[in-house]
Amino acid sequence: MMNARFSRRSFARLLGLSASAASLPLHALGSAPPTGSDLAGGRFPEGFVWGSATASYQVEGAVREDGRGPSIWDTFSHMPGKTHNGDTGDIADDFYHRYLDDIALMKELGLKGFRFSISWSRIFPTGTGAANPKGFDFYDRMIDALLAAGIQPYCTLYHWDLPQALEDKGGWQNKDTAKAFGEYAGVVAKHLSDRAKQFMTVNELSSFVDIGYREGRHAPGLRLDRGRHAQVAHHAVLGHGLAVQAIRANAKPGTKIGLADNPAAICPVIETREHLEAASRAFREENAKFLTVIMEGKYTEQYLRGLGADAPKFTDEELKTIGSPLDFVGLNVYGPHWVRASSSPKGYEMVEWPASYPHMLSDWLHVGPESLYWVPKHTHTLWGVKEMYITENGCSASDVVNNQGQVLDTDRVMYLRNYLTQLHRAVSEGVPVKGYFLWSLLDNYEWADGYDRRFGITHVDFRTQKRTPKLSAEFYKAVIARNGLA
Ligand code: GBH
Repeated sequence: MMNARFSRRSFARLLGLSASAASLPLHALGSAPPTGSDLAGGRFPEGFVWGSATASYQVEGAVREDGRGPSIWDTFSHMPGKTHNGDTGDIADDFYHRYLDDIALMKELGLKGFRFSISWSRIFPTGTGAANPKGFDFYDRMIDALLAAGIQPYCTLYHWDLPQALEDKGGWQNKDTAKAFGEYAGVVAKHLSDRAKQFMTVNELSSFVDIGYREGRHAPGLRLDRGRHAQVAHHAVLGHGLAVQAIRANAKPGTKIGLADNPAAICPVIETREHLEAASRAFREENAKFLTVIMEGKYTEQYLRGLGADAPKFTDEELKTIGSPLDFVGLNVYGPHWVRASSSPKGYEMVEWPASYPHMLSDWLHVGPESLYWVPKHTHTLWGVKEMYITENGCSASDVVNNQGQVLDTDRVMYLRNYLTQLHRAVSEGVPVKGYFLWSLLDNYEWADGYDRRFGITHVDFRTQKRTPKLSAEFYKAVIARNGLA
């Protein structure tokens, strides 16, 4: 008690606050609220999984090796003008050859879990047909090395690299792609689930559906009309549901199944009852075509009404498949969307960004630590989800290697510390978040932004492939060692 009081006073002094501010409860100073003794001092529950995340096309390279077939990202990144500087994932972090060194880095950090994705076209070079044994070899070796290092594998089946052969038949516009995804997921789960116990079907539905098929800034680069786009979204969630069922049917007992989605991170502008209620309603409606239909097994009325004649075509059977029960929900959380109550029919409205609102190096990445509180909080209160992971969180920064060979990314450390403080707030209120996967272990291929936006806690020199842990790696290592922020 004495100690806590003393440190609170010195904390207040640090902030230049008066003695009366020093006697306010901690949360009034913008820090974590009071907690039960086991979570005191910023500590997380025992067994909390501290991990990091990557994705196949962003790190592996070796795009023509061991029988891998081309994916839509090979095609798209090689099209002139589609990516920053014409950058492609041909080599990326060369993880395909350097995974043992990188697993040694993970071990050095003390990681408990590693989230990676499988390249579909390594396993099925043309999306369907006979599996390529050499594709499995790589993931077998990598998983064995993870387990030997005491790191749990968390395996994503689709992180946007659709086999090009399936895109040639319409990609996610074609319902057969959803079926092919289910078959592929079942084969992979059957093969890997003796060692990999956690599977995620898809990564970020809105990113590949909306940006890939509507805005055209990601592969396959299409700008479909509203109705066709809504049908793509439906096929994507159907693919998720078919994959859940196929993994369930093929995996060894004890396998846990989820997804890694990035629902719009709706936060109330001010934490008063009216704005809280508006934010909760907005979270459900703004995510209607992805997470909400997966959680509820039906589209919201507002979503279908809004689309009118452009609403997707679906059957009751498909809705049931989409709503297949999950063991956990993975949430990728980056920037917030501020929402306030309004008298409009929806009952809420999105608040515009003031010009001075801070963001990280990527313009889209507005800083809003509260999103790491509100996204799991809404998911828990709306749908009673009992097991959640933060499957991605992190940021881009303008990292420079200084003349002592160090990267002092104080801005990333600031970002992570504040986001984790809000995650701790959720966990200490009983929101069942079981782990956190930092995006990313390594600087890597940031899709249309190429190698120009670094998200790693380890710096990568893309000419030499030299790895240099940044200050944020040291920070994360300390968080893991203490199981929290204290
Ligand atoms: C995640 O996407 C991805 O899962 C991961 O692969 C990625 O590397 C990481 O985050 C960091 O971006 O062109 O200005 O509209 C996060 C969601 C969706 C955010 C695409 C950036 C494009 C920005 N992303 N979006 S913009």
